[in-house]
Amino acid sequence: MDCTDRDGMKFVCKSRSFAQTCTSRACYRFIPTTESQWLAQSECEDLGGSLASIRSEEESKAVKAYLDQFSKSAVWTAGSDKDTEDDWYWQSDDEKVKIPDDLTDWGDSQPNNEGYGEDCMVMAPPEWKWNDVDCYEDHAYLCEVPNVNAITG
Ligand SMILES: [Ca+2]
Ligand SMILES: [Ca+2]
Repeated sequence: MDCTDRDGMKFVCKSRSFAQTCTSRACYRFIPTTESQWLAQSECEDLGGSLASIRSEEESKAVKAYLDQFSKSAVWTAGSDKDTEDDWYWQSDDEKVKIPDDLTDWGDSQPNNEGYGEDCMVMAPPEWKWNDVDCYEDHAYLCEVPNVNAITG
């Protein structure tokens, strides 16, 4: 495995079978298969995690640097306002965490709930800003798993 230390706070590891980037909370892994948000969420759960959430500036920076390397198109995150319009949460089977206003990173004029409604969040190139899209669109996705190697305490 080839791990490169970057900025002292994140690293990118490459091996034959996977690449991921880790922060103190979670490790993120890009999956190029395109599916609906619902299917992407269940695939991430099969990997022992969930769709990605961004809980801090550190995580935002790490994920963007990682996506620059591995993805050329929009990726699903766990972001959703499907329960209440304009009320955005990181949502998985286990967890529903409100996204604080000071951590949002929406693209210009997003979220706009276009067409018949858009209740699921992607991060879109070139700057990986957030956009709400139809949950049944097919996109590649970003999973997160807990960082079990993080030094705690
Ligand atoms: Ca919506
Ligand atoms: Ca939108």
